[in-house]
Amino acid sequence: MTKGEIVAGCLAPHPPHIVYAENPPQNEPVAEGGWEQLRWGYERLRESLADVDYDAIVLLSPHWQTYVGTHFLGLPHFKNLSVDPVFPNLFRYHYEIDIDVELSQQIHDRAAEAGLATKMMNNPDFRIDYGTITTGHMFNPEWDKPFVVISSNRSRDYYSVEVMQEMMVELGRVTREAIIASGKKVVVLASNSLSHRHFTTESAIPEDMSKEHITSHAMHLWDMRMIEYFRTGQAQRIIDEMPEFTEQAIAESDGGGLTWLLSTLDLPTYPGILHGYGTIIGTGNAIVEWPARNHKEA
Ligand code: 2X7
Ligand code: FE2
Repeated sequence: MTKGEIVAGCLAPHPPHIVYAENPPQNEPVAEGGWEQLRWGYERLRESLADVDYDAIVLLSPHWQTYVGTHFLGLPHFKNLSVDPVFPNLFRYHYEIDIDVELSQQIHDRAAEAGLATKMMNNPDFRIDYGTITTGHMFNPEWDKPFVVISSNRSRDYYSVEVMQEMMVELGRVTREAIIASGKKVVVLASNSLSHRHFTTESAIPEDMSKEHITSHAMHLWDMRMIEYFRTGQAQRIIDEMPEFTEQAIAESDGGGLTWLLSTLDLPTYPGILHGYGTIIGTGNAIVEWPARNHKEA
């Protein structure tokens, strides 16, 4: 059988505001635009992958929070309404999503063999979290590719960033192995913001961009430091500094997605492409692509 391949790995954040601002027919609330820098960033990411052939998207979302092990969506199709519990005024999205159950099971099985606690999610009424749906929509608004969706095992909450990283490096390694063994071409997505300090109040018009900025200079400095590492191929340094970053920037890397992503890519030493950066209700968000297809020797 031909070997599978990760054609690209991406940091693909999910604040629901960007779907709200796009006004797709699936989302009930209506906006007057907003957060264009990030939406244009997603446009550039989609354009970059427009001519790249791939079979499936593997995504880890920090908003599917499972405290006992890592879970995987395990049915071929899910259809329901996804609502952001904090921003129901912005995100009430009617989704339909196809799952590559075969690949999902293969990653699950390898993770279980490696000693990680795992579970397939087989409840047909399960409501998929808004992180998965927002990243899924912004990455592929046509929803014409099957997904593997992986939960965030909150090991940072019970233990520490260090324990979380050990587990996510392992999950990333087995994810990569399962993809290669599957013979499929895959894009992997970590759905998370960088610095994650929110404003505590919302402006009268949520899309009023005159009110949007990073919450503090310290958060800005952390975001720029991480982006510098992304753009200069310093994945090992990101892993090394993850405990300080996650704690000081209250970063959404606490869900494990960023560590998992870098591990699936075998800690890339080649540059990631920054497609966009912007703040959303004070949080820092970067859209970054590691074009693994162009660095097979790595
Ligand atoms: O989930 C989010 C997020 N990560 C950042 C900003 C605003 C809302 O939701
Ligand atoms: Fe989030």
